[in-house]
Amino acid sequence: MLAVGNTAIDLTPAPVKDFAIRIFGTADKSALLIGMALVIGALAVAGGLLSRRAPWPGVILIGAFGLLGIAAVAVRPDFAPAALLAPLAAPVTGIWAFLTLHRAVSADEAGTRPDRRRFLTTSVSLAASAGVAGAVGAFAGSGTGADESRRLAGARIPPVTPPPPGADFTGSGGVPFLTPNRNFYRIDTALSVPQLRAEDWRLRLHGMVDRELDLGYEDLLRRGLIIRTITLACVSNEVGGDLISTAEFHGVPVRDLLLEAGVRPGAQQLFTTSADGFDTGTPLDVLLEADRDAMLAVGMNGEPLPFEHGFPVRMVVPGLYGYVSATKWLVDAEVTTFDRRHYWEKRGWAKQAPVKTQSRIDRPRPRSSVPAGPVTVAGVAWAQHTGIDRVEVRVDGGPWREAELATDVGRDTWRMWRVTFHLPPGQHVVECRATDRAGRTQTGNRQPVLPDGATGWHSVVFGCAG
Ligand SMILES: Nc1nc2c(c(=O)[nH]1)N[C@H]1C(S)=C(S)[C@@H](COP(=O)(O)O)O[C@H]1N2
Ligand SMILES: [Mo]
Repeated sequence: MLAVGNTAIDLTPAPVKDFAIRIFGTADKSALLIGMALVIGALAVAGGLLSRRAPWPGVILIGAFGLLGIAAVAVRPDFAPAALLAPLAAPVTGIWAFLTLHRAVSADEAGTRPDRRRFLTTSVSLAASAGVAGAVGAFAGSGTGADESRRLAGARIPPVTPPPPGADFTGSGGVPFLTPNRNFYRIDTALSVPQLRAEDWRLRLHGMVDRELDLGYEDLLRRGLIIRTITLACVSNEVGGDLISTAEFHGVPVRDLLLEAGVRPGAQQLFTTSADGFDTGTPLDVLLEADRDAMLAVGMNGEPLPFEHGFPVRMVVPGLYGYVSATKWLVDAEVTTFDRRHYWEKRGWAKQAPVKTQSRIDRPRPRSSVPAGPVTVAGVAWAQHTGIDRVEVRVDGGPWREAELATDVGRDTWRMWRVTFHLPPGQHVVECRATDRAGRTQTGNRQPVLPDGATGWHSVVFGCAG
């Protein structure tokens, strides 16, 4: 079912997909799965009605779905033979179950005495076998050794460094400075998370280079890891949205690998591809900057990358939105020209996309009620690869007031801020705007996320109770 969904995603026209993401946000995958369940349910009812005389329409329907499932799994770019077990097991048990039930029910309809006990035992054993088939399928999927591989990799990743004192204003009610891995936002087109083993992982760095590199997981670790705290942002993050998180990443500088391979003149982008078929292109001039610290990451907050975030290896590039830089489950890297168009570029998004300077209010919460008197407004701000110089806040359209900034951790991370106002009872609106270290103040012009990231000031309406 997941493979059918993935193939459906690949075959979905871009406008429909964008619409789905718009409407359902990150719940779009659940929406797709629920939609599929409804369609399958409707077909099943139709098949059941058609099968009132003879069982063949139902058998053909189940068989057809089985074939669809097998085909969908087989054409996935992350295809592994074990993945065929579930779609093979499902129609076989399904047809057997259907025939058994059909026989039981037909016997009833033919006027024989309804044998409740037999019907019950049959149903129970059918439910049990469906469960077994499902478990076999799930086990076949997880029995690839990926969990064990990730567990072993754990010993190789240095523990997380706590952020410096004063970097966190969590006490004022916002998010923590470092986002725990389980809370880190997740965006990708994969319905089922690829389960790769570090031991099997290989990366070919090829294309317009003097010497191709062929790297394994151990080759990366042998090079020694750099450690950087980086805020990762999604281009689909709305003003005030939460598709942004911060982690300490451990990895190998992409620049070192590119220098070792020798980039040929005329090359423009590094085109990276994931095990699940996603791809993107990242400008080489950014990756080659000596202080950019773009990396092939293996560690995140002191752990191997979680599967959802790209285990065993992903790319992370400070200052660029994830869709043009942060390929998870990375398996191929080609040095090439800008002619090759990437996944989201083909779907109308910008080819290149630096993260836009933004600020967000985390407290007070929208439409919440707080006691009148001193009210602390707190949030985060980011000006990727430049750094935050100033955050200003105003209430009810009054004068802008400068907020207190938390300790600066680096120009590639968000920075926390807070400021206290004395407010009378009633409804209030608070707004914020950030200025980067180059003196550029965040624009108040509202722009949508398409094609290269939203702009505008975040505002929050809340009430003060007297
Ligand atoms: N393989 C793969 N990598 C991907 C994507 C994807 O769809 N597939 N999405 C990208 C996008 S749009 C973003 S914003 C980041 C999100 O990374 P995260 O899920 O670890 O937060 O991953 C990027 N890498
Ligand atoms: Mo994204």
